[in-house]
Amino acid sequence: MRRARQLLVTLFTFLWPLVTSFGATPVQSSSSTSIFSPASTPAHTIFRFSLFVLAIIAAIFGTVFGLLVYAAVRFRMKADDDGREPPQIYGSNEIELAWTVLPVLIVFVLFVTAARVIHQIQDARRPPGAIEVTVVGHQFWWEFRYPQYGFVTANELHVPVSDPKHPTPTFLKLLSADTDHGFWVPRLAGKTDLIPNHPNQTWIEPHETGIYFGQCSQYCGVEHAKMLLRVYVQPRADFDRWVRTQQQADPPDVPMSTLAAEGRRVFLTAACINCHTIKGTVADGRFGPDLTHLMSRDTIASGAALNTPKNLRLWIQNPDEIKPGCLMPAMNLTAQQFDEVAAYLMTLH
Ligand code: HEC
Ligand SMILES: [Cu+2]
Repeated sequence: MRRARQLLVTLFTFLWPLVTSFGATPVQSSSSTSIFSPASTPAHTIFRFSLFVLAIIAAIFGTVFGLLVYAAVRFRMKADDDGREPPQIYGSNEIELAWTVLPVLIVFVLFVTAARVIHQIQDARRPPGAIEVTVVGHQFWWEFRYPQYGFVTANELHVPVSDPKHPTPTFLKLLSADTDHGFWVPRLAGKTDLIPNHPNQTWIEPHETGIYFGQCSQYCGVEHAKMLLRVYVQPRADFDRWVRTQQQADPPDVPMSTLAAEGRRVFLTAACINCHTIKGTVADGRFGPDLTHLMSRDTIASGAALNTPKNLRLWIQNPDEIKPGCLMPAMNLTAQQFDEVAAYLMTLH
């Protein structure tokens, strides 16, 4: 009896955290990347499906484990046993039928429900107000193109919150510039890979404003771990304002300090322009992130550092310090020129 109690206590200790982590309604967990607190239509669909699968698995586990414990306790060797084997039974059509038909039924139900979820997500209709974004995975950052609005940005995806009455989901076309990457923002949708020469699709439809975090989920090279994703879900008016800012080019005659003006000259005559675009200037490189509105972003280098003057200066002087192995080279400029270029970058609102 003591053994059985010990066993129960052990089981309970292991299973209780599992039990408590699955509420019937999504839990608002402290982790902002939990798949158990979905905030977008496809994530909800997947979440409900996973609870269903977990319930079936739990029932199977409970039944099998219960029978096992029952058999072990009920038929254990007793003090007055004579040590001989009990009568053996061979063959039972009922039991064989039961353990064939039941699993087939369970697998069938799982198959049909999974197929329905896949259909719901992959074949979702695009309502008229849908936003379209082309996501291009690069080693080791994200490019976001908004073809409807005609601008390009990086690393921080902005989308409007979707009102169930007038849904404005965002459809993402996933491409890769080099190797495999994975788009994964756990609270918004399931993982979808970005494969070179094989466009993939996914979509999100967030119902709450806020910042949602994600991460590249396909190992893509040394800086894979610092290829973070940030999705800014905004009220429609804020999103529209953001779009208008992003559409503007770098105004050629914006008043700037002599330091920044000199920085602009250095930037436009250095190799920066081969890799970066600043709309309205000769800089039209596509290898690195578009810098036209660099200062509208909270982070640089795909979330590897906050976008502060100090980090910007450090980044352009030696990117490896922040992101070792990233594909931006340390530029050969003087300390004065780094100050100037950093000052110029800070004018790019
Ligand atoms: C050989 C191409 C190349 C050159 C030349 C280059 N960069 Fe970059 N740059 C990149 C790449 C690639 C990234 C993205 C790195 C990452 O996040 O992994 C980047 C990122 C940046 C970022 C961060 C942008 C963001 O939003 O995350 C800034 C700022 C930047 N570069 C400024 C400069 C400046 C200024 C120069 C010239 C002094 C320069 N770069 C020269 C390729 C280049
Ligand atoms: Cu990656």
